[in-house]
Formats: sequence, structure tokens, C-alpha cells
Amino acid sequence: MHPFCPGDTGIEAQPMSDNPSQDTLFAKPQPHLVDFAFDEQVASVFPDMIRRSVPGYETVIAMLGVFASRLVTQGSRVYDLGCSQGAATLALRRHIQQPDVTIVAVDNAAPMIERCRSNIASDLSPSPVQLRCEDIQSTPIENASLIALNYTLQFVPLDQREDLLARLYNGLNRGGGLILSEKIRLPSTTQQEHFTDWHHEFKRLNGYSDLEISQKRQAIENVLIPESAQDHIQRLQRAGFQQVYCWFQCFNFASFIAIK
Ligand code: GEK
Repeated sequence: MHPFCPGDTGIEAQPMSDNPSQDTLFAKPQPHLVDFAFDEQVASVFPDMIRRSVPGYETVIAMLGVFASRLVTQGSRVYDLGCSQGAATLALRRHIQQPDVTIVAVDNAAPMIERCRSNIASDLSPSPVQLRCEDIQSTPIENASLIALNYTLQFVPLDQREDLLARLYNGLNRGGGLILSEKIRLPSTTQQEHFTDWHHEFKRLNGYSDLEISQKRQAIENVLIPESAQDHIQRLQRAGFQQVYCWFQCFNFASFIAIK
């Protein structure tokens, strides 16, 4: 495993070599770059892509276990919205201490859900997992003690984020928590430039070339819309959450916990 990608997400990591699970999607010049999509090609390299692209990803995944252990209550539901291949689902599932808990894992990309299904099948933790291939905006949320929105809200259109958070708040039980992890915008140009530079250096040290970094950036810029930490905190407060904390940040990636 690469030194900048420490930790275990529970998803099988392939060695960094000439293998089909390594992310080389943007390695060759692409004269007609199209918008980034969670298709079969992306799904086939996703675990490698996310751990080499998102600083702190593995720490965030591991720490979800702490929240699962503390917040999940007997007979409730746990939601993983935008579950991809199930890294967060597995981290939560392995640390649920309470009986009679169902995990609902949702993603609208079929190639992601299929891989998630097989990752879950090879995990022996007791809580059942219900997989749903659908837009998280149509997932009914009820009797929730914990909701993970791990690097997913950033793909939801800006004007729909407020309603989604209001719905998540309504579906949470009192004392329940929402974990929101996101790429964030920084409050000043200088800070933005520093953090972007350090993020790109993180990617370079993880083996991405300048061409890969710039092509990925162009492909994703209309698809992933980051907001500032303050925007997230204020929206969570408007939704009604009593306590909102930024519990983790690594460069321009942050994670918040909001308690109802
Ligand atoms: C992890 N949480 O490993 N409805 C359902 N799924 C969606 C939607 C939507 N509206 N929009 C995007 N997705 C994961 C990582 S990845 C983050 C999450 C990233 C899904 C999309 O298909 C993809 O699988 C996931 O959200 C975002 O902890 O790639 O930066």
C-alpha cells in the first residue's frame, strides 16, 4: 500500500502496479473530455481512485466506527447515502453494538451497488444491509439513529441540498447524528491556493501525473460543487441540528457531525 494511503477501509486494495484496479483513467491526453460520471470504468478503479485522491479518506472511514458505536440505538436504522462500494457501510456495520439495526445503503450508480453487494456479502457482521439503487433524494428516511453522507452531498445540485438536509433531519431520531464529509471551498483566495496546491501534491505523491490531475480536475469541475465549511455548518443549523461540529479536516476535505 502507498505511504500516503495508510489504513484499512475494509475494501480489498490492489498493489500499485500494472493492474486493472489501478486508476489510470486520465493518464492519456483526452482531447474531448466529458463530464465525470460514476460509470463502469470509474467503478472498476474506484477504491484506488478515492484513496489516492481524497486526503484523509481512510481516517474518516475508520472513525465512522466511533460514531456507529456511540450513536446507533437498538431497533433503529443506519443510512449510508452515496455508499459507492460500501467502505462506509462496512465501517459502520462492524461497530454497531446494538441488536435489531438495519443498514440502508443507497447509490444511484448500478456498477457501484453491484460491487457494494459483493463486498457486503463477504463481511460477516450481523446487522442486515438493505441495498437500494436509486437517487438518495427519493430514499425514505425513517427511524434513523445515524446517517452517513460521505462525500456525496457535493454531487447533489446546490438548489436541492437544503431540502435534502431537511428531510434527513426529519427522519433522524432525537439524539441521532448526521455525518457529512465533503470537499470544501476555502474562505480566502490565498488559503484556497495553498490547499489546492497541497491537495495536488498529495495526488502527485500518490503517483498521479500532472496530466492526470488536470484532466480529472476539468472533468469533475461541473459535477462536484464544493461549498465552504461555513455554508455547511449554517445549512445544518438551519435544518434544526442542535450541535454541529467539524470533527476532521485534511487540506480541502472536511467532515462534520450534526446531532439532532
Ligand atoms: C465512501 N460514500 O466510500 N443519489 C445516489 N447516489 C449518488 C447521488 C445521488 N443523487 N449522487 C452521487 N451519488 C463513499 C464515497 S463517492 C465520492 C462516495 C467521490 C453517488 C455516486 O454514484 C458515488 O458512488 C458516490 O455518490 C460519491 O465513503 O467519488 O468523491
